[in-house]
Amino acid sequence: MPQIVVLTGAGISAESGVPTFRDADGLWEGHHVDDVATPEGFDRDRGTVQRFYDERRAALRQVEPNAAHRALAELEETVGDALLVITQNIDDLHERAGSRNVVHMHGELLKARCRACGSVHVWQDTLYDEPDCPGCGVADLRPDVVWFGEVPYEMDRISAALAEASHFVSIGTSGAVYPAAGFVQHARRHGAHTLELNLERSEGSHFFHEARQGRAGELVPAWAR
Ligand code: BV8
Repeated sequence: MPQIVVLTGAGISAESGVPTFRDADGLWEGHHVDDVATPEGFDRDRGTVQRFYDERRAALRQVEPNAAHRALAELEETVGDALLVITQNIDDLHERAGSRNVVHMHGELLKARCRACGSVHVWQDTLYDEPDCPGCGVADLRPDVVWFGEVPYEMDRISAALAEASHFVSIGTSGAVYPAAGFVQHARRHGAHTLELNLERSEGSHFFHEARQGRAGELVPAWAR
């Protein structure tokens, strides 16, 4: 069971050039959350949602992991399974930096899920063109991401890890979205020391034993060393 549980949000990928959700030029600009990140929005206008994720999937190929991702991968090299990274991000930058113990609680941009048969497939290309499911052949693939109102992935594994953690570190998240925003309280209730590393104080900073403000590319390597 991991002793160090790290939660990451859009802020850890910001320095790789991946827009965050709530900063001035965030992803939601020009798109209302309800229109692009809910099942209802998908049912209303499938094409707009598929195009929104197609654009993010294509943009992901242009960016690289940054020093914060690399510091977490190097820490895992040292401590192995004692470290678990739970990410709210749907990019693959933790994996490309070398992390292996990663839980994508909100799914992955580079995977597609079939609404007909439930199968999940690694997916680099467009979904806008309504491709057939490689499993059942039906043309009903959606991004394998968790939208608002949907249940996050691996919640049992996450709850168990939070209950056993001696250290909980939150990196680059605004603490605006649940249940992730509640993880610090869960870990703290079970005795973990809690630390927030974020560009600014977040909505949840007051729940942490310690909160450091600054860029992830500087704070994370300094903490992980
Ligand atoms: C659910 C995937 C039931 C798609 C996303 C109370 C309890 C439980 C649920 C709710 C509740 N109240 C409301 C809800 C429902 C809802 C919710 O939380 N709504 C909010 C708006 C109030 N939650 C849900 O629907 C969730 N499901 O609750 O199911 C359930 C619950 C428990 C158990 C079983 C069942 C599902 C939510 C998932 C939605 N999907 N993403 C996609 O990516 O397109 S959410 C998406 O937004 C991200 O994944 C992420 O989670 C969130 C964005 O947050 P951040 O990552 O923090 O990004 P943000 O831009 O906000 O902040 C960036 C931060 O970085 C900033 O603080 C900034 O200062 C900092 N930063 C910037 N640059 C840097 C930096 N820091 C360091 N260095 C830098 N360089």
